[in-house]
Formats: sequence, C-alpha cells, structure tokens
Amino acid sequence: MTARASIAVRNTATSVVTIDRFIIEQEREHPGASGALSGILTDLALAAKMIANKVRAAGLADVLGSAGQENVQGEVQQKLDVIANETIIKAMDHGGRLCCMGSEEADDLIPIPDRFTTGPYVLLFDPLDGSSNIDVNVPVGTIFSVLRKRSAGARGSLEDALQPGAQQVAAGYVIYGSSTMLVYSTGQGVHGFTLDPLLGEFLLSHPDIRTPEHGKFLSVNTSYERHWAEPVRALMRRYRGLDGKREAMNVRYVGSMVADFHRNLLAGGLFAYPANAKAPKGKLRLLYECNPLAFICEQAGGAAIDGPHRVLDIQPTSLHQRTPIYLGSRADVEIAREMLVAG
Ligand code: AFP
Repeated sequence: MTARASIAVRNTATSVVTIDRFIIEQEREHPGASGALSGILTDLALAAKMIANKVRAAGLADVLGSAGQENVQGEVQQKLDVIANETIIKAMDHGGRLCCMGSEEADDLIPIPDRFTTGPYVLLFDPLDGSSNIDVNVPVGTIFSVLRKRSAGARGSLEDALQPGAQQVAAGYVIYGSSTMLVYSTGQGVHGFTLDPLLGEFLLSHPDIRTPEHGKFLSVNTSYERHWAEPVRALMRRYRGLDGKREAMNVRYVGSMVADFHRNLLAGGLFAYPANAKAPKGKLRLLYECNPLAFICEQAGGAAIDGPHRVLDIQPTSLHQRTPIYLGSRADVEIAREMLVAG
C-alpha cells in the first residue's frame, strides 16, 4: 500500500473524523503496534488544545510579555513560552510512553519523573516558536519530533535525542493562527486537522497534503543580505527574478517559522534561513525546528537541505545545535542545492 492510499477514514456529510479516530485507524494498519505512538499523538493534541486556549486569551489573561528569564539560546523567554513548555511536559510525562524529552526551552534533557514508568520513545519539541511575535498577535506554533529510544537504560540519554532526522517516527506542528491547526506525519503522508472550537476537537480538514513542485512564495529575512556569502546573495537574486533567469517569487516573511512554513507547504514556496557572517550556522535549531519540519516537508513531496546536505541526514552532536536551512518545494530547493554547492 502506498503512503497516500493509507487514509482509512474520511469526513462525510453526516460524520466527521476526529484526530483520535484518525490516529486509531492508522494504528490499525500496523497490527503489531503497541499503541504507544498513538498515545503520544493523542496527548500532544490535548496539549495543543490547552496551549491554544492560552494563546487565544493572551490579551486577556496576564500571560503576555516576558517572564524575565533567558533561555539557553540567550533569548528572553516570553511568559507563554514558559506556560506552553510546562503544559507539554505535564501532558506527556506520565503516559509511560517516553523515556525522556527535550525542549528548546530547557538546557538539558528533561527526565521522566521517577514516580512514572518510562517507554520506548523520545519527544523533542519547541513549545512556542515565534514567541517574540506574541505581543503583536502574529501566529505562533508548536513543533514536535518523536524518535525511538536507542540507549539501553530505561530513562533515556543524549544518544536517544541525537539521532538524524531521518530516524523520526513522527513529527508535526501546531499553528495558532486564524484557526488552530495540527499537522503531522508518521511517515504515511501528511495530514492536517483544524480545531473546531465548538466541539473542542481537531477534525480532519487537510488529508494527504502535497506541496507543489514549484513554489510561489519566498520566505527569507532579507535584512541579513549584507551578512550573507555571495552564493546566498546570488541565490536570493535568482528567486526574486533579479538575474532574469526565472520568474520572481513573491516574498512573504512572517518571522514565525511555523506560519511561513505552513503557508508555503499548502501554496508552494521556499523558506530559507541561511548562514550569515553574524550567525555562521543560521539561527534555527536542528532538533526542535528543522528536523520535524524537514520530515513533514519531505513527506509532502518537498525537500530540505542545509546547502550541500539533506537536513534529515545530519548527525546531531548537541541538543541545541543550529543549522542553515532551505526548505520547501522540491524544484526550488534544487536550485539552492545547485547554486550553493557550485558557488
Ligand atoms: P522567536 O521564537 O525568538 O520569535 O524566533 C522565531 C524563529 O525561531 C522562527 O520562528 C523564525 O522563522 C525566525 O526565528 C525569525 O528569525 P529572524 O527574526 O532572525 O528572521
């Protein structure tokens, strides 16, 4: 059976497909499955609903603004970052499905408390990506990645987290935008669910997402142009049609990776965060942002590279490592590969 033929259930005029039902139907296609991965996805959907509630009420409740602490990246943590981080940890720590977790907001691996049993998976997540945009009501997102435990011990170790993205068994994101959507893949295509605020359920709204081969949109922060190497500048001139060798792409940059990625996934396009003289590895984190979105992108027919290499093949060496990234429609990523490798 091909990945795209694997949708077992669809909405009809009189019945809707909730994310729980969809997860269970997909699990049924794997008779040996223990149900642990399904449980992780179900728990993540609950955490997403709880975070969505907080994000929706951000202007009302006292959750806007900075919590006054810096995270490991040296960025000021926003209050909602802290809340989202705790919400995910508490939704996930007691299910007996994880051996440990890693969060963009935590310096080290997050252990499963001793009072809970552990399980065969690792969860890595960015609880609230784009959080510097929260105060101005711009969409933000949660990104997650699930890997199988490799180490011998029950409680997990760095070895479990530091696996190439190609080893992910599931990855996804939640976008808190004009509606809240959860998009995920377990390697059987990419499926999107929209939160029905009245039912309080994520409903299947975007089955089998395929990203266009060529993109319309270019998402890159051009204010770094003066710090880019010449091949990157030439590439961006190409995308913008300035060298006369292709039609110009439309530049759209929200500054929230999930929002930029989501638009480009559906409409076609390329998201880039190149290395620059001030940030030689770019800004984005391999484990928490780049790997999960690269997995989704490839599953939808797109591609993701750091320049010469496929992002999913990079062997991570530290939890918070960064990587340059070019991510999106396959033909547009191919142009980046050609020009950056040649340059
Ligand atoms: P914050 O979480 O600090 O807002 O950063 C967001 C982000 O990690 C990603 O979502 C954006 O695409 C990128 O940074 C924007 O960074 P620049 O402002 O340097 O373009």
